[in-house]
Amino acid sequence: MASSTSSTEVILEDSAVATEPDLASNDDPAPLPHSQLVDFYRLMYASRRIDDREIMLKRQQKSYFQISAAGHEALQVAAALATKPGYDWYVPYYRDRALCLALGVTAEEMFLQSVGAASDPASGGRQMPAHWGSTKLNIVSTSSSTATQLLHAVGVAEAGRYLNKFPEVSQKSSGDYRAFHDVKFEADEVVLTCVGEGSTSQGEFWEAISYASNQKLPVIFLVEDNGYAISVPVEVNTPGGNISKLVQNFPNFFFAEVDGTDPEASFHAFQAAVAHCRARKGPAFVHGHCVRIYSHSESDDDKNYRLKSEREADAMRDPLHKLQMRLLREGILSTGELTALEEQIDSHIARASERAVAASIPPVSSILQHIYSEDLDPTREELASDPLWQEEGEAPGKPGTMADLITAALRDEMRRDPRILIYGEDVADASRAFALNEGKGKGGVFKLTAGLQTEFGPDRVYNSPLAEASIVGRAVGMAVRGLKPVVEIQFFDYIWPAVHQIRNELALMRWRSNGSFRAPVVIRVPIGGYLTGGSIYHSQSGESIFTHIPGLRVVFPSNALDANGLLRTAIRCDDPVLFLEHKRLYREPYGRAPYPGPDYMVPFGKAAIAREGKDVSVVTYGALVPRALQAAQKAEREHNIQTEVIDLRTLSPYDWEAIARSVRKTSRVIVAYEDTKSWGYGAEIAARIADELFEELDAPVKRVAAMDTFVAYQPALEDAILPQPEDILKAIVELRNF
Ligand SMILES: Cc1ncc(C[n+]2csc(CCOP(=O)(O)OP(=O)(O)O)c2C)c(N)n1
Ligand SMILES: [Mg+2]
Repeated sequence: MASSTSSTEVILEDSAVATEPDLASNDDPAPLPHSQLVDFYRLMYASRRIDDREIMLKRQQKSYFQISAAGHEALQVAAALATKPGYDWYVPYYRDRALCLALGVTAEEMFLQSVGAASDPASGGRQMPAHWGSTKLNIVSTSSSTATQLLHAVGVAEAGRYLNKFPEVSQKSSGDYRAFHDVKFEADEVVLTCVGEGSTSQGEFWEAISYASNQKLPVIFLVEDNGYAISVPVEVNTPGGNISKLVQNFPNFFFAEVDGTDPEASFHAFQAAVAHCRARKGPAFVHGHCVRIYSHSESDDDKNYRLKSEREADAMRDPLHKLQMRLLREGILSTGELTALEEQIDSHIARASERAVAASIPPVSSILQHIYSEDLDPTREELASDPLWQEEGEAPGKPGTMADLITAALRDEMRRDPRILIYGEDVADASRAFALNEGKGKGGVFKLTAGLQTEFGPDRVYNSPLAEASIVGRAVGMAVRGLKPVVEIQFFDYIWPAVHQIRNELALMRWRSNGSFRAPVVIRVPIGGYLTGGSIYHSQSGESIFTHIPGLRVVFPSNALDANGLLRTAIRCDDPVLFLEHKRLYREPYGRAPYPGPDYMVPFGKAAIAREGKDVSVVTYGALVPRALQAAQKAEREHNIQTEVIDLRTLSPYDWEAIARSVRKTSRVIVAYEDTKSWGYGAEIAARIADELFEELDAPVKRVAAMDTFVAYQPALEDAILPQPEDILKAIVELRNF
């Protein structure tokens, strides 16, 4: 018998218990060695007792939430013991206590999260208990959202494949996001990700297994099937009641369906799954049938929706009790040895919990830390530069459109930074590269990525499946590992399937992990109307939905030079950036500019004064900048009104100082924006002006924006719906005469 005080301490305090997978035993259903069964028991028992202790803390109001792994322990410990913490990667979910314990997260670390302590290493008191994250162990920070993590895992594996193919890209480099974090990878690493059976109903589950299958990525998907999603039984979520039956035609997978209460069956399944993935044969799918011994969480009471007989049957399959009985029955441990082992663990857990309860809570002053990168400030003045031709006194080249200069920035940055990967729908020149022998390629529906696949190759520029959550979710996983995905959502109108990933994952990664993880992705999105025929689904705005999200930078250039400089800042940035490109401005004569050189940057949060004036201010951005300028010219010509036009350039952060300076000068202000008027970006700006500059105003703050409806196809209606220069002019005149 292999237990000892010191090895218990090691398991619980500080180190991982990884066993080298023994590939020989794949074909050998032989029982596990006694020592390993005792290891299983020790970890399973500890996990259960931590759950119980946490339930007690919750009842004592020292903790505020509880969700347990009870009934899942054997399956989870098997997964941990078949993989290598700190070497392989893990993207778990909230029920994975035994997994994380077996990987090396300590009991005390778990309790620090239970009580919301400052020293909780996973989140610094920001996340509920059982929301994991450890840079040391390669456990990626997880959210409460069901199934989003599966796409992160696929991105983590995709990044691993890229890093192994081009190891030199992992080198640190100064001058951008690469300066701050180490990139690690291993030649035969695998990724383990876990999910409940109910959550396999989410589209993101299907997107994740589709991509992993198609790309033969080394991801082990573990479905922990306890038969319930809170109160909803499996047959409601899964047609036919068995997820294994539904997925079995996905190519390249290794499949195993096991009794997840049986340590041996589970361990052998994982060994085979790991071997399949390490050999790069494709992903693996381990479906473990386990039981839910407690209710869904401490906030739930399963007596309300489960029969007593069913709960009793589950209790009979409790993996902890089954293993305990077996250890005694087979004489692997004597009663005395078992009691001694349990007492050691009990007292260890009691001490860990006492220390956590005494730990300091985070200071209120820390709340705003790690919303954005504390290492790299994209608003810093030094970023502002002049176009190269201006600096070097040369004749400028031929003016390019906004589309030209966005493509130029993408090309420059890809040459400069080999960690940049570009993907999205239709962004490649041609997935079937041989087609380029005849055609010139697609390169994006607006052609902004044209030629990039040809120059940089299909490892760096590629089409992705038509699945927006997949585009963003995988990018999160890649960025967590230090790559720089610069992805495209084809039209703003179709960003909505990705919003869950943007709102709950991308923007929160840094804050929720207390600065340990980050996801500095760039999402380029063509936006807006004035297209004559764009209609409802190719003309949408909606930027304020995203400026409302802390942690996300939102950029909206109005001209070619700004688009070029802001995109460069976005790509070098250490924060996630939503980069909005107005379709109507892509090829407008307005705002064209000569190529400014490969290092031209515009800092975030610095507005441009597009036109100076003393009578009325118009605060605006995007396609409304040229329209406001037209209105301002007319106001001068026809009414002798001097209008100041402020182009915000970035919407979050935005340049409050520039707005305030202008309002102090003119005392009259209009906020003009293309989106529907109510609840929009202008509401915030107008409210802040009213709040902080009330004394400066000689007239009410006005908004000029779209009607509160959708953009119609018929051009006459589109014109009436969207704000026009005449609407801005009317507001300028009204304000001036107020
Ligand atoms: C996207 C999303 N929808 C709803 C919820 C609320 N919720 C939390 S857990 C859960 C049930 C999950 O069941 P299952 O996937 O079977 O996992 P289990 O909890 O049984 O391990 C639900 C509906 C959530 N967290 N995320
Ligand atoms: Mg379930």
